[in-house]
Amino acid sequence: MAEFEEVTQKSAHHPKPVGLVLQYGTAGFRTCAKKLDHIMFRMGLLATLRSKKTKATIGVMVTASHNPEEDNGVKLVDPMGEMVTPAWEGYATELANAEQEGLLPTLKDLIEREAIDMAQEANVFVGKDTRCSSESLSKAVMDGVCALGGHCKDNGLVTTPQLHYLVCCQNTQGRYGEATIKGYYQKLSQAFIQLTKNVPNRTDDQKTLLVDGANGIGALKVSEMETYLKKELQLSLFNDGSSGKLNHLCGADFVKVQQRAPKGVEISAGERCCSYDGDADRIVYYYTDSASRFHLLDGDKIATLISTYLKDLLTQAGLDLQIAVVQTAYANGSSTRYLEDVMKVIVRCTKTGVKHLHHAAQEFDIGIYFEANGHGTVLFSKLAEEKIQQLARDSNANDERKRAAFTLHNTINLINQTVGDAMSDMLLIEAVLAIRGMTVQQWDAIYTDLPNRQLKVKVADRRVIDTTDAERRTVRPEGLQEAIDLLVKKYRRARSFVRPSGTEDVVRVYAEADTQESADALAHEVSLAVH
Ligand code: NG1
Ligand code: ZN
Repeated sequence: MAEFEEVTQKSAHHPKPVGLVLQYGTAGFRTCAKKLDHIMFRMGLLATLRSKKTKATIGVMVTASHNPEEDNGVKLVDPMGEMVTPAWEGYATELANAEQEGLLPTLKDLIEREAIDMAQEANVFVGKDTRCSSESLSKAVMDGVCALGGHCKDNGLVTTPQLHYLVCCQNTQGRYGEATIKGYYQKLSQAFIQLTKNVPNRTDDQKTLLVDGANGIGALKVSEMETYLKKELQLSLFNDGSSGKLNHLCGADFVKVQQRAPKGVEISAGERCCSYDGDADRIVYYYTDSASRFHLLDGDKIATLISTYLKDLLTQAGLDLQIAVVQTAYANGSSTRYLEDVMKVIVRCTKTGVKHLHHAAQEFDIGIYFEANGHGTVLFSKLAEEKIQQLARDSNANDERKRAAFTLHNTINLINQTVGDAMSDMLLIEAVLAIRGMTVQQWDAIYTDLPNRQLKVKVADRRVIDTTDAERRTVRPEGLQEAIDLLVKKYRRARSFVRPSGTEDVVRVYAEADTQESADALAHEVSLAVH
């Protein structure tokens, strides 16, 4: 067949380095950009097949998120804006690792196994971040799509969540929004303006926010969005990419892991600041107090703020909808205790990785999920959205209930339900703070984080560690869990766990306890037990 000849011909321009083995992990493929050309071409092929199979538009995003500038990566986006299924992650790995002469047989085998109708048309949306390597790597993706006769739309520079949004809009015939970046800005900014326009006494302080763009795509896109916000939110943008290096000493990952302010941001005491990561799907907030102490408001604090807000609105609306918060083992113990004991919401814990949280959140009427590192969003079930719409239209409902329903409706429009989104999360947090008349300090005071420490340990083979119970306990190697249990017992309010990283060749150690000294000591002792 002609298309297979094209594949053979074109793949010769994107040769695979012999022996190189890479795996489609929780964050897709991610490594040094120089090793990725063949991967990109092949992901173009795979996306085309996925599109034929699902009879829908598929997304391909070229980014390595918070990794250094020299790295790059690629992720596939399924029709409703979700991550691809585990079976297709497996195909991605198979296709990526086939040696040059094995590419065609692997491709044909996949087509047979999935019974793909090659006559079906295919549509692929491609997006890229601001890395130097992204331009040529995204061209390699498009080469792959063309080789199999698929139609390709080059969306150019977009954030990861923008690409997810575009794919979802395209496949739902505009019901989720208009499938353009302008449509994205309009949807979010209109919802934000609706939510904040009647808030009494909103001060200039509340309308101003410092944003660290991590010298990446988020900086570019947030300044595009600002004009749509009509001065209802005024952003002071730092690390906008004009001079600094991507993710270097800045961005959400740096701030969360280092627990300190990024380079290049001029913060005065009490000012509200936030940091995006390199593809703008993560956000953390922070401020410094009058004693110059740094205060971080991470994904757990964000989840708590949003769930308090939504729970109160549901009460005002008199709607009986089940609300749950999904976390991972990295969630601070204080946040879990607060959510369960004080707020009395359901809390679920899943394995690390967005897809696990996303799936768990889908089981509830309203599922709020956030990783401690600031990746997260809120999912509303169809039923929940319908009940909210109905109430907003119900002429017999009293004013308070209707107002709450309208607020919920606008809140839904403000949220990017396809994936965690720094810009959408930022607007939601800003709207909630405005509506509740809260300062960042008041938000921070909802509960106090337990001091904690994260360490990385290099081992010969991290795969010898096997975990259970949402990665909170180890089952292998023998004796390790018992050793951790004994160490944890030495400290007050302590908890610790270890797990092999899915994105780096390390074992991650997490510990929390009543004091920073204890958390540090426990993390250190547990890391010795791992060796
Ligand atoms: P690993 O390397 O598996 O710990 C990290 C983050 C995840 C998620 C993924 C994907 C931590 C502890 N882990 O996973 O939350 O963001 O990368 O990028 O932050
Ligand atoms: Zn990211």
